[in-house]
Amino acid sequence: MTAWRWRTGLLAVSGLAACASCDRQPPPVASRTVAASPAFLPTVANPSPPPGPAPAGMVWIPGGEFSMGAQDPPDLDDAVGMQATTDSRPIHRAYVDGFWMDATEVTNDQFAAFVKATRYVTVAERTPSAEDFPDAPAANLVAGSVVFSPPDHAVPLDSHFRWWSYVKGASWRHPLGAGSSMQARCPVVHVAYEDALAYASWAGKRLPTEAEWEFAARGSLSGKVFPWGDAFLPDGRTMANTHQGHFPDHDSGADRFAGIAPVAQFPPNGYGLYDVAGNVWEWVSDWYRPDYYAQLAAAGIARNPRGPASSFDPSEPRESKRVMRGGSFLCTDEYCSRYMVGTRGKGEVGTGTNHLGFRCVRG
Ligand SMILES: [Ca+2]
Ligand SMILES: [Ca+2]
Repeated sequence: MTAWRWRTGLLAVSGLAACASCDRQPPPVASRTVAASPAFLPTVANPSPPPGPAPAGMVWIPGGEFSMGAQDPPDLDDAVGMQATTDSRPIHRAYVDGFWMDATEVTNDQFAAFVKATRYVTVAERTPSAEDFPDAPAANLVAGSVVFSPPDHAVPLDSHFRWWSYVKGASWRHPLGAGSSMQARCPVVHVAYEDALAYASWAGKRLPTEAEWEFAARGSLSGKVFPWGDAFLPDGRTMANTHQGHFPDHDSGADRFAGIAPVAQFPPNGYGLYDVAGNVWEWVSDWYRPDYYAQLAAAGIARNPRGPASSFDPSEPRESKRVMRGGSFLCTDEYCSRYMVGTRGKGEVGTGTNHLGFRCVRG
């Protein structure tokens, strides 16, 4: 309901902040102090083989024990934006059982099959009613979603209002608003958390926990900055769809894609997963709290952690937020480098954007 209240203009400020996913972080001074957490230890994957043949489009993630969280890259101290955040600390040990995971983000053609079979209507496609929002101006009672709307000139990076807009008619069918078209092999976007759950249920799957997502994204490596290693461009190769040029006004598409990309255009990680860094953010099932890792670290090895009992974001304490992971095509070391594999994002559960999607697991 909070999203609808925002959509009707009643929670304009807090709702928009919630959808930004990637609030600019304060200078890393405090982070450096917190970063004296235990070092990363090796990933110890379960030895058991997959329980059977892989379901279509899924890969086996063996599970096991690993070090979870993120610290600032040691050789990037001066890179603006290239910092982990305090909510990804301390580094702590976690264990997850094995599971199947979608190799790619859920695509528009997959989501279209779900909608065709169920006639499901996403949150972004529903028109808020005057009955539910008697104080809202009638002009604000329109279906839509939040779209990255870059200015045509450089702007201060002090407010994401400068590049996010609520756009009438924006939805998974029309990612940039009425008149725009989705591409079949691009990830579905403008999905609220309940939309992702509905798809997963229909597909006989579920959303991953945050620990499952991170174990999988690390691809058997430990303590690396990115899912593939410590260098952003290993041997000069582009490994993820992120933002180049100048943020937010110019996306040069130097990685071949200005904006969203079809799935699986870059090499997979060690478990065969595509786009766990960048392209679109991915919902996971944990509630968001910035102190959750500290809670886990205090209790020893966390076994199949499922997140805190409730959501709490001190910056927007009235919003209910779930964790999202992996960063998006808008991530850049000029502003926010949440394609770093251990870092975290957060999103108000009723708010989709055009850089937020999901992938599912089974098991
Ligand atoms: Ca790009
Ligand atoms: Ca992704």
